[in-house]
Amino acid sequence: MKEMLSVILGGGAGTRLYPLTATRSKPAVPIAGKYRLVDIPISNCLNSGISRIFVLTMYNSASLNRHIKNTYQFSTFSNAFVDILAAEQTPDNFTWFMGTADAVRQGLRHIAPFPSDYVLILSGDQLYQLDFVAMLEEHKQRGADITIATIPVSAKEASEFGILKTNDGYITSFVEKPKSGLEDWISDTGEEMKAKGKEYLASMGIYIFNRQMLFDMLLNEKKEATDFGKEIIPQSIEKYKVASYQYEGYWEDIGNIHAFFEANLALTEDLPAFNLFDNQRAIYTRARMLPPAKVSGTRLDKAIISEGSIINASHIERSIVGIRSRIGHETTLINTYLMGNDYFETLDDIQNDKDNGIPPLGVGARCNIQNAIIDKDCRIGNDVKITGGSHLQDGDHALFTIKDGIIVVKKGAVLPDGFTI
Ligand code: ADQ
Ligand code: ADP
Repeated sequence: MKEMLSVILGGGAGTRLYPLTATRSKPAVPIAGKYRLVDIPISNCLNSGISRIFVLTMYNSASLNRHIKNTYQFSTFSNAFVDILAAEQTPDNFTWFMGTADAVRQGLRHIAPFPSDYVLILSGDQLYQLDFVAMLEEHKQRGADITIATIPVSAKEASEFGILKTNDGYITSFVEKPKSGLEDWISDTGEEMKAKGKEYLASMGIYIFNRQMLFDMLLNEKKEATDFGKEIIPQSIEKYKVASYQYEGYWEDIGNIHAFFEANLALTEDLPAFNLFDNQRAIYTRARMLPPAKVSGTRLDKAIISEGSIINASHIERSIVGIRSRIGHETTLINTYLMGNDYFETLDDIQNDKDNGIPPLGVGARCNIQNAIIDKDCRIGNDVKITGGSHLQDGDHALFTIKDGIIVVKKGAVLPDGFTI
């Protein structure tokens, strides 16, 4: 699709996903055992024929660069690309991205040389499959200046989103994350959604802008505005034609640890709402040429096991085991996302580890891990017990962080034999 290019908002400081974002930028956070967050919006774009993609990020981390460079390679005969635009100091700008609109504004001079009629702006931390071709068609048919993808949500969720009201498909009012007076914002979302208690229309943070208007707005008309949700969108409604594109499929904002954890584990269901097994709408990621996983003596129950893993655990339930994982005998994993490792250790490496008294990469024997995220390249010894749950207090520790009862073991952490959380 030559008429639209896309800009993926790769994240601010990423504090809500800390400690997963302690050493990497948010788009590089691993999901579903073998992908990265940024693979979701990029795959949605590629599946919709949009192949000129910018990823805006505050940090230009090595793992994000490596992932994009090694994954999204296109033919020399196409004009496709995925480019990372990291916040940069320039003679006229010394600051980091102040917000979503400011991030796009700062990216404009890199985007400007690439012609298009429309610009698609996407969040980098959402799990969904959406056809942007259909969205663009509706945008054109309505003669809109801006189209926002919207989804019905419940009253409980409404305060976390931009909430809007429509008339004949055009947005007539918009409030960002309303804290009170919710009853004024009820919409007719249709019988089916109403029956599910979803009576509010929320912005999905997915916008199609007419290109010229976006440039004019960010560079002239609203050159002080820093955020789409707080400023640009609510202030555009009176002056411009802002349309709603209502979506009713699966869509999850996974910008915090709790949502990220639940969305990952939900993939282990028999029929997950987010479909990774789809011929038409594949999720792309780096092809790593890893060997198939090897499993021995393990009872697997709702488990996702990624390539390159060697597993001798006794029981894995409602868990995701990431690439190149190694799990020892008699270990149990329940409600856990083990992200895996960046490399294999050789038998000599493992012997060296033992001689030096450090656990090898992976999870040792007789461990019991529940309600946890184990980031990449951790060394978890034997007889380690990690039990997340609501009995735990939130807090940040040297080797792990607890958020909403979920224990997140930090990347590369070494937990000695018998360690207990
Ligand atoms: P939020 O998701 O709360 O609400 P925001 O924190 O601005 O909005 O993030 C939107 C996207 O931009 C995320 O992917 C985030 O990582 C990224 N981002 C944030 N700050 C950034 C920065 N400085 N530089 C680069 N990227 C940045 C928005 C809308 C709501 C809507 C929800 C739907 O404002 O109206 O309901 O998305 O999730
Ligand atoms: P992924 O394979 O998950 O996409 P990255 O791109 O972040 O991971 O980097 C993993 C790559 O880094 C591996 O393929 C491996 O080649 C290399 N690597 C990282 N650390 C080491 C290490 N200590 N020894 C050998 N290779 C390593």
